[in-house]
Amino acid sequence: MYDIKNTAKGLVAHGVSTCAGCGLELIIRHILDVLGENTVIVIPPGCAALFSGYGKETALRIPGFQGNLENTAAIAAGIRAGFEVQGRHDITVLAFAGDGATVDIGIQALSGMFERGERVLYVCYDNEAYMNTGIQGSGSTPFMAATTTTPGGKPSRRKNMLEIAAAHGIPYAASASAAYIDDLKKKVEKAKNTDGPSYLHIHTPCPTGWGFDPALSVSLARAAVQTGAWVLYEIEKGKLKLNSKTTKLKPVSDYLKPQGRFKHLSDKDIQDIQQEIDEYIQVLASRSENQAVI
Ligand SMILES: Cc1ncc(C[n+]2csc(CCOP(=O)(O)OP(=O)(O)O)c2C)c(N)n1
Ligand code: SF4
Ligand SMILES: [Mg+2]
Repeated sequence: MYDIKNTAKGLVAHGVSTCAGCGLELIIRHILDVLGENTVIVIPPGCAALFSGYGKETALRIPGFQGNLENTAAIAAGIRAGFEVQGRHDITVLAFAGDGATVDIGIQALSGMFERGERVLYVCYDNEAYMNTGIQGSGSTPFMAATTTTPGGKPSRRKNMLEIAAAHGIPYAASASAAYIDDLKKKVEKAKNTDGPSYLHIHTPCPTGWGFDPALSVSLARAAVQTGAWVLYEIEKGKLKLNSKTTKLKPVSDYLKPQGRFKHLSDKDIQDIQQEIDEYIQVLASRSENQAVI
């Protein structure tokens, strides 16, 4: 029998074959640190499948299931229902899916899970493209980012999945970032204790897909928040609370310039992106109940 106490610290083994500087590896370690071993994980195809593993091998020291891109939320809801029949309210069911699996291919199952009010913690790790199959653009790829299916830059805006999730009236939805681990862990704890569906949307740097030096992974994710390109906030029982600043932000070029996927942008493109950020930040600030703390 497997004895968790006799293993190295943490629920994710060392030596996982993610790329150097992968933000996904960083966040899954911290998320499972908070959730603990009483967790069952559901992972669809994508880079996170590097954790669920191949054949008989897995990097995870918790039970889990690898499903399809379409049905992560449906599988998680079924597992939850089974545990409820057994009276196992103490077990967290974690769905851990990429942006493609969430905002595009799995959105129908996710919407149904939210509507039915299933007590599942659904995490979307957002590396902003279909990375595992060769960096194809997804519904969460940002405006103007180059991918293999949008080589000249994505012409449309990204879906705002956090707002879509919150619009279902679920008790807890929040954004987070791989560069703000304390904030992320607090949100995971809150989500774990939520009696109903909870949704975390985590900005997750991907050096391979975004085209930057892997050593810059955390500083680049931080730059996204410091420039307002990614905003940290929570929507709890319908009320919005900002966690990151909306004033004295750095210019968005600080975030865009180090990345290969934005290297084709003109000064005018950067100005347009800056203007969109400024406007969106105002909207969020006007909806917020508080002043940001980070
Ligand atoms: C219905 C369906 N379409 C396509 C695929 C092929 N596929 C496997 S993983 C993957 C990428 C998933 O992207 P995302 O969810 O963003 O995760 P990431 O690879 O970025 O971690 C794709 C397209 C599939 N498994 N199922
Ligand atoms: S392609 Fe990106 S998300 Fe996938 S393992 Fe590499 S760095 Fe991580
Ligand atoms: Mg992705």
